[in-house]
Amino acid sequence: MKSTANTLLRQWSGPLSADLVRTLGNFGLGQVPARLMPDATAKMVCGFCSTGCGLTAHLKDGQAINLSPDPDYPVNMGMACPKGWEALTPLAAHDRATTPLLRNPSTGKLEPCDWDHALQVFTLKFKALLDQHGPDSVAWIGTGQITSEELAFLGALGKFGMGLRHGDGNTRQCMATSVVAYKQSFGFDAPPYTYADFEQSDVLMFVGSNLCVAHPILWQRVLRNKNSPEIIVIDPRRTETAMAATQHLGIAPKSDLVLLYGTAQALIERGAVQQEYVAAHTTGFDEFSNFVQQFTAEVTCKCTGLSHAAFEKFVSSIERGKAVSFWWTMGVNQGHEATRTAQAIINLALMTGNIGRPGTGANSITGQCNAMGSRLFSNTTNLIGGHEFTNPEHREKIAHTLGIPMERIPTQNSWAYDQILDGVQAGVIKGLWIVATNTAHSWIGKHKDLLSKLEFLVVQDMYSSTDTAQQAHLVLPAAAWGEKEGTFINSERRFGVLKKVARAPGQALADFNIFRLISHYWGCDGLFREWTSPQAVFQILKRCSAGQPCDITGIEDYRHLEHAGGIQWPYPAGAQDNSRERRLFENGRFFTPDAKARFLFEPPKPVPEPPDAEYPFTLLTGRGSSAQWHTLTRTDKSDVLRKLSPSKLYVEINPRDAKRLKLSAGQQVTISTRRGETQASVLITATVQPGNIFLPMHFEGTNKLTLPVVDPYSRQPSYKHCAAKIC
Ligand SMILES: Nc1nc2c(c(=O)[nH]1)N[C@H]1C(S)=C(S)[C@@H](COP(=O)(O)OP(=O)(O)OC[C@H]3O[C@@H](n4cnc5c(=O)[nH]c(N)nc54)[C@H](O)[C@@H]3O)O[C@H]1N2
Ligand SMILES: Nc1nc2c(c(=O)[nH]1)N[C@H]1C(S)=C(S)[C@@H](COP(=O)(O)OP(=O)(O)OC[C@H]3O[C@@H](n4cnc5c(=O)[nH]c(N)nc54)[C@H](O)[C@@H]3O)O[C@H]1N2
Ligand code: SF4
Ligand SMILES: [Mo]
Repeated sequence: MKSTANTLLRQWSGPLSADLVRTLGNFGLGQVPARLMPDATAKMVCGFCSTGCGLTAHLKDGQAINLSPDPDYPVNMGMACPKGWEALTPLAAHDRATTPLLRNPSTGKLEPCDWDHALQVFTLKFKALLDQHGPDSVAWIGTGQITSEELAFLGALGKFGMGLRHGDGNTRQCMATSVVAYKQSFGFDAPPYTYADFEQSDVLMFVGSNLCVAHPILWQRVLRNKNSPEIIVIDPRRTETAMAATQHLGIAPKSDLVLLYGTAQALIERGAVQQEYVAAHTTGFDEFSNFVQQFTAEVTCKCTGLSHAAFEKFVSSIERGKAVSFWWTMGVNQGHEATRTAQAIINLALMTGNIGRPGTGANSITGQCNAMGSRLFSNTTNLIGGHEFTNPEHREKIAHTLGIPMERIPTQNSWAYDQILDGVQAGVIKGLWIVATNTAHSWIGKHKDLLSKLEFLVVQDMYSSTDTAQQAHLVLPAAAWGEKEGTFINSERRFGVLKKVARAPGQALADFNIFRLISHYWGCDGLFREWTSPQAVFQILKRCSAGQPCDITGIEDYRHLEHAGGIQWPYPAGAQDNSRERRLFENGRFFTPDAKARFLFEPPKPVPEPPDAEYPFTLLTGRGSSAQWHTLTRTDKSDVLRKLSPSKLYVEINPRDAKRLKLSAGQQVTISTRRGETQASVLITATVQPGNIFLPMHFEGTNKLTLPVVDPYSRQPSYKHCAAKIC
């Protein structure tokens, strides 16, 4: 085994010889994804945000030398944001992980080792922990930023192959609320819209969504709307998007639920309910209607801080709209009552019949390039293909489809991200494998020393320099977007294809191939005989999706996807509808047993940590600029992107508060909360209300401060509200 692995890996970064092809074949890696594109150009989707823009890579000797937006791709129509234009630059960074790195216990340093050694240690350490402490003791944390085929492999390997009980993804930080809200209300995690809806509405409502910064190309789609639409932004901050809107509702932070219930009540009072739609396609409206009576205009305006005039204008816009679309992002999903808030948006769409028609919908916009792939195929909280671990029929179907014994499939859901980290804190989880996420930076209210409690931490990343990799016992070097193939699913449910247009540096391997090797070293590759290449796994995903709302059995292969300009799920075998834009629920039938959508609601709860005399400010966090991606591991590698964004942590503060505290622009201050403190420079701006401050999430100090509270249904962290002080 050792010599095979080493021959294979030594040659990996070299040119593709007939020998290597044979070795890969012998090793079971099958069809060689390492083949570089022969064409002069290659079309692929972007690897940053969930918009899923089409890009054209311009190739020389099979390697990409430049990128441009694809004019024919139905998503972006020739547009791209700065990250898309600069997407090749992070691949060439000096801190790429190029060999496995193992921590030397005597020096405490990470030192290069070969793959064979790395994977033997991986297997020995994790197996020893599992033998000694049982299946709870080792877990993984995944991502929404690797391909669907890789996510499926990681989940299947972790649960069915290695016998781990617990694995979750960074999608928990991001989309868990939408998943639960949709599942409970619609019967399946099914965002209903297509991007054409941005252009076809006459009223668009954005709740907790800063589209101009976070999804700039989707904002371009809004700008193509020819109906002179009313654009309403609900955000405590006057963001770039709020400034460009026709109405900005600058509500008190986390007063959304009251606003949305108050809006429902006002629409009921005005007789604006689509009674026929409600009767035919929903359940629970009468109870909902009784419940919202208490949210009078008085109560609503008092709680949200809105004027009566602003509230009335807003309600009238929804009442008069012929095609109203309701969009939401992290201002909703990251909250202490997030699921019910998302459902309060869904309720408005249902009661006004704004769903299933052009320009309508209760529409959660996803974040990472493959958040949707993670939701449907990662085997974390859903069984692969949007199935349920707790449902014996689903387990049987998947066992049969994958050709694995049914006993390999856990009968319970795994712990969520926060529960896994609580397990680490409590010493129950002793081994953790982190793939394509930077937990030490991005997790809420993090404790610097949490990961050091682990007996064995493996980090699989394209860089060895991340905050998380720096704490690892073992670093596995991963190829990045552009260096491998597979598929991503964007916000409007569209599968798009990735291409290999660059060689991974050194011995870095595609995550797919790392999983393949691990299955071999672990001794469970017998379960994965068919999992030889991303293309082969795509065929497996198709089979797992059969009969589900996300059925994609009608998509042939990557070539089909490429020629069609991506394909939205569902696309079952025999699908006749080849339109480039497709939305769900046009027939009014939902995925619940009675085919009706549910009105779900609950009394609003006070925020867990309101500001007080000691910590008088409300701290909000989120995206800072369109040139910065999350923890900056990628975007900070580009000179261009660095020039387009601030280089240090800053705190946005209202001029009134700055004056009262005698703060001047650029001054260094300490922001503290009950969890910790960080330094930031003062940015005086009226975009935040008096009493609120805002920190971008891109710098490591921010999550020293945030409050580790999660929504009770989705367990998504509430990154956007806690009490803070400035000194
Ligand atoms: N440039 C860039 N683009 C990105 C990303 C990135 O890192 N950089 N990340 C991607 C990912 S993974 C995601 S999930 C998306 C996130 O996209 P967005 O959700 O649009 O981004 P955020 O800035 O996190 O949050 C949106 C807004 O929520 C507001 N907010 C805070 N509290 C509340 C509240 O109580 N109520 C309401 N209504 N609003 C509130 C904030 O002021 C903020 O303006 O962006 C994606 N796109
Ligand atoms: N305060 C605050 N915190 C937040 C948020 C907020 O609004 N406020 N938002 C939350 C949200 S919505 C999100 S999505 C998370 C994001 O948080 P993270 O997922 O931690 O952010 P990234 O920087 O995107 O981390 C991705 C990691 O994967 C690596 N990587 C990239 N491509 C590949 C690949 O192909 N293979 C492998 N193996 N590695 C790869 C990158 O180098 C990077 O280290 O942050 C959350 N944290
Ligand atoms: S909007 Fe998103 S998908 Fe499009 S180019 Fe920018 S980062 Fe890439
Ligand atoms: Mo996200």
